[in-house]
Amino acid sequence: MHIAIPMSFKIEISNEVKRALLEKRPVVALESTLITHGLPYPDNVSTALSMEEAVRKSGSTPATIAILEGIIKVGISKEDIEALARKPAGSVRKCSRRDLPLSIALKEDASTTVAGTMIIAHKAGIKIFATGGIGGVHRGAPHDVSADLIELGRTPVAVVCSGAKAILDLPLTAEVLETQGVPLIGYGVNELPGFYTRLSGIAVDTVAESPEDVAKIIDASLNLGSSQGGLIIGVPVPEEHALPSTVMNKAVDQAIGECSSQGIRGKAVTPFLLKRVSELTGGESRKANVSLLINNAYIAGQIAKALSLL
Ligand code: PSU
Ligand code: MN
Repeated sequence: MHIAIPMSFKIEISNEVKRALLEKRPVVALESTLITHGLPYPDNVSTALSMEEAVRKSGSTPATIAILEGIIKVGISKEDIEALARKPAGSVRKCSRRDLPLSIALKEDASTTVAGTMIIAHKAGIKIFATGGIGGVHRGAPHDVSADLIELGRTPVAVVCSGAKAILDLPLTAEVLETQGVPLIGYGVNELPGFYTRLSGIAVDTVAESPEDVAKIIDASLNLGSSQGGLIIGVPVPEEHALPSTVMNKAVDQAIGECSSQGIRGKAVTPFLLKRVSELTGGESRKANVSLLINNAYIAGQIAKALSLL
């Protein structure tokens, strides 16, 4: 069913998600770039489905967001996830803010990044979104600032993640988030998580110890109205899958070196680095990525539930 909402922004919301929204039950948005660009097949399918299951286990409803034949979809089917996941690498547009009109007009199948997913989630009335790591400022390329950071500054959606990806310049990323007015909330930790590692050395603005603690902050942010944008809830990777920072740093440094010597730029940088770091760590970084994605989905579900009870 098509729902027309202001600004002729047409979104097709699945029956399950629509019912949850109408009944004011908690919903968690999930992105699709991690399916098309973040993880290889078949890990991408199993992880996307496990994230949905984790959201359900917490008592919330998952809404995986993507674009299918040019139509924005909120809550796609298992078959749609499988089809997106099987598309050859590089054949699908990774939709950030600037790409959305292109995929819609060209009637493409496309995935949505953190920025793209936030825009759509907000239009659909979803307040919480779970992912792995947000984009940020690239190391050695301070002009390459992910549109995710700018979106966080303008769109009121709480992003549950494990910080920014470790391939990035984390101190500069944190500076841009400060400029953009995005609060950093550590979930049981006083540092922003480092994606593959539990900590990054970057202090958060406050520590939350429970889903209720986080829900109160999100509620206050939403009550401040349109002047406020998004929030970051930093959840560390589960202990058993965290990588030692020495192993991580070595792999990231090598991957970044290869990336620049091969002249890889723009939106291809993040997928290249994620893949290369996984190869260099013998798949350990991918295991950490999958583990944190599922854990973040579960915690986002708990936060959404707590927010719905306020
Ligand atoms: N989280 C993951 N894997 C991913 C991403 C997030 O665990 O692949 C995606 C998100 O969609 C994020 C994007 O928006 O990586 C960042 O891309 P860029 O640096 O080009 O903005
Ligand atoms: Mn970029």
